[in-house]
Amino acid sequence: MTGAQLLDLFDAQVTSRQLDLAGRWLRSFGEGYYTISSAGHEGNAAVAAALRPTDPALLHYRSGAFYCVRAAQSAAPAAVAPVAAPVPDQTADDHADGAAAERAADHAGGGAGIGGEAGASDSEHGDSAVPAASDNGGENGDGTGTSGPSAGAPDPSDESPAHESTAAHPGVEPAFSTDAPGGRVPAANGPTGTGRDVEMAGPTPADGDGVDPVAAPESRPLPGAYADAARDVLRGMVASSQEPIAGGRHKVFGRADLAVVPTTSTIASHLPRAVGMGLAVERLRRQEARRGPAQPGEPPAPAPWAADAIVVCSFGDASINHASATAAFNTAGWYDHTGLRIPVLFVCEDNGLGISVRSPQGWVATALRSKPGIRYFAADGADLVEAYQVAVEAAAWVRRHRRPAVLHLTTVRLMGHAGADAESAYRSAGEIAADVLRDPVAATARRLVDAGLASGAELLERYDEIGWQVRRIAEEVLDEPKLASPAEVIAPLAPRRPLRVARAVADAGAQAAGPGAAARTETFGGKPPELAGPFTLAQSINAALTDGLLSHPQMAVFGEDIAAKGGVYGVTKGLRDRFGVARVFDTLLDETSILGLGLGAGLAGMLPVPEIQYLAYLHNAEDQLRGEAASMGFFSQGALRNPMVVRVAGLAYQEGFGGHFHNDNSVAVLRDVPGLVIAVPARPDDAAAMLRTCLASAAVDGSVCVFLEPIALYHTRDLYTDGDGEWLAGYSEPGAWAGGHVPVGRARVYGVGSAEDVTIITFGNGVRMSLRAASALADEGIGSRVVDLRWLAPLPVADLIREAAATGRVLVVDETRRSGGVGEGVIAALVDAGYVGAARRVAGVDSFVPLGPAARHVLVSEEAITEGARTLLAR
Ligand SMILES: Cc1ncc(C[n+]2csc(CCOP(=O)(O)OP(=O)(O)O)c2C)c(N)n1
Repeated sequence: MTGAQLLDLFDAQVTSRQLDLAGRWLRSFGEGYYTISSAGHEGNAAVAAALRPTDPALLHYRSGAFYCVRAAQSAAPAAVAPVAAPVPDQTADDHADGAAAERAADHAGGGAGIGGEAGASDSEHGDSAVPAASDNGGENGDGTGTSGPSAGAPDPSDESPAHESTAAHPGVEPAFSTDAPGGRVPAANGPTGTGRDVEMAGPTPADGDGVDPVAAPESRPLPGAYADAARDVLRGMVASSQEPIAGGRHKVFGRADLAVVPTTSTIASHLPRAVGMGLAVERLRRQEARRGPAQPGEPPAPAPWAADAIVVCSFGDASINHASATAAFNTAGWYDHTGLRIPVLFVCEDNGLGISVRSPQGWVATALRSKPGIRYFAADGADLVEAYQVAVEAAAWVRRHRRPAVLHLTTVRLMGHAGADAESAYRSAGEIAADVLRDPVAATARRLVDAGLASGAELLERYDEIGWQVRRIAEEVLDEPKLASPAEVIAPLAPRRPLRVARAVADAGAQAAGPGAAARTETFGGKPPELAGPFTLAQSINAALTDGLLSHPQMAVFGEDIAAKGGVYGVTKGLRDRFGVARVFDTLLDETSILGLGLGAGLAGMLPVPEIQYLAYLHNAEDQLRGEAASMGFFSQGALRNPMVVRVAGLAYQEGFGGHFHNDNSVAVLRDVPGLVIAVPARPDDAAAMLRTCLASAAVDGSVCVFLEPIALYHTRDLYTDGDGEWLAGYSEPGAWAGGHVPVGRARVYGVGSAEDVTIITFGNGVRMSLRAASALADEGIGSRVVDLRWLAPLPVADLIREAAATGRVLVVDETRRSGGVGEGVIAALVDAGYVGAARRVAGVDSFVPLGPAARHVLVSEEAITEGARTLLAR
């Protein structure tokens, strides 16, 4: 590290510290809304400096210094030089054909995933020349693993990255020039093609070794990028609508142009996404390597990141205990074990505390060292030079090998957990004072003084000067506008462009009917589905998924048991054979990670279609949908999106089989997720059309859709009598897709008898039951209109109000629970719209669904529907 670089990183650290102080100052007179600080964690400046500005980053909330450095790197792209190119990928060519890819995946235990097409039989993975932390437990498993700067001890297969990239890029300029004061930014990528300026520092005793003493320039104005970064952060603190990523909706570190993806305040919830991003980055890299650059007329690869990017995600030490974190570590290790590449650098910033709860002595290192498949690096985060050196090694290792690693950065926490935290209540004065002695900003200052780069007085002056600049910017942003109306707040939540969605469906139909017709017929084995019906719900979804995979080249279908087995109900049968393991693959058994893969893949430009095997199993992972997927537009003002169609098999009526877990009828937890689309198809023909709509909406608007499939109707064929085949439907030929398009939020209405006496509003299994009940009522002379909502969110409010008004008597048939069930929303929508007629509900009992015949006691029955209608008419 050069002296000039150290001076720059010092500036970043000081800017971050001054931002913390400004946050408290703003709070002191009620103009600041956030006081969690980065103080004590400023060593993360070194991590940013060790990465490329294009490496996507998902940051801990103590990342002020990282953010400043990233902003500075981005502002000076010329300073960026490639480092440690990935190990040449033999396998991409080896397994270019689908059959070989599948063999590779099978070899990996069926565990192929995004990128699974090429990685499983990866020769390098098992190559003894590349010692992997997980290979023999030597480093990770036996407690004797490396730590400190030697953690990334020279890997026998690692040529010096510095030599390699310098040779590969002989024309690369030094990252910055010391004779250009003011224009300097920290060198990106550390020991990379930066020639003389950046050297790997050896051990760094306190005498300044490890720093290449370059005379400090006389005047060092705060780089504009640091001031810009400070402005971003301050805007977040004052909830300014001009804040660059969330626009005042939250205080986050994020900016699309800096490749910093905003994270929520739910600790560790970003880690599953980071793993998904790593898999997606690698998949797209392999895809590109295989097909070469896009040809004229060909759509460009959608990847927003460089092919050799690595993903970095940071978090605190207490967070490593969280289920989301352990899921992410496990998934990264699991995929690594199968031979798939996940270039993710986990960075644990270990200050020894949660809020007040201490991490037990040695626990963090023990836990992080023992993660299978994840290489362990450790550094003192209070020592910028050491942290930089180890971060460079760790990042280069991940980049070269495309494998996960964790960087354990020991830090301290200064100024408490947040502004209001009186840490003296749970920490001794001695403990707090000991942390102050390890202040990383002071440590960097000491290094600068020891190296003769500055005097203490100069650095104090610098500290104050930056403080004044930050304070001045704080004053400037104070009066910036805040979000001023509900409409403004929700504007980026879930954009809906129904006309474009309809056009996308029509275009897909035109393509499938025209230029894509031959390939489509071949994919369907010579007989397109419109000639093969009529279909059940399951068959129809299967055909629509096939058409979706044909229409959307970036679409991937994945989940537990969906590939080799074809799903527990056969809904995805044959898809892997038709499209290969790169696009249709089995995942490990972890719903959090399945959704995390979707989150990362969506962000990478793919169209993920994950499956949750049963609705009951969505619940332990739902934060990934609620907190992560659905909030991305909100926290990024639409700059980033994670389109997704989550297929979920659910609802009840399995004739008592499987009890609650196969009959879960609770969707309340989904209904209030802002912006989420919830589709519940009841009929085979609606299912295909609605799936097309969801895919188009995800592709066009970035929508997050839950496609809830009623298991009990998957294989249902008849409606009124055995063998009538009335619950089967033909599959639309592509030319008819546009005409049969089902927009989001539009219901279907059936008239039964005169259709004048009662309006039955229902969905899912309730549709079939209500039609049967309506038929019985018609025999009694009672005419019904049965409204299938089709969409639980957004509810088809206009349709249901119109149909309710048509009879003035509404019976809501709700197979979910009476409390928190869909019926509450329907009745509320009617009341809100001024409906003044009669209304009743039949709904599931507030209970879990029991095993066997007892299930009938808690579920809605046809008898209850007819009774409900009669009671309504008797009033
Ligand atoms: C899932 C979740 N549970 C609880 C919290 C409340 N909370 C916020 S920060 C924090 C402590 C986190 O400690 P650590 O991961 O060590 O990070 P540090 O703040 O020490 O940097 C807690 C419990 C949260 N944000 N998310």
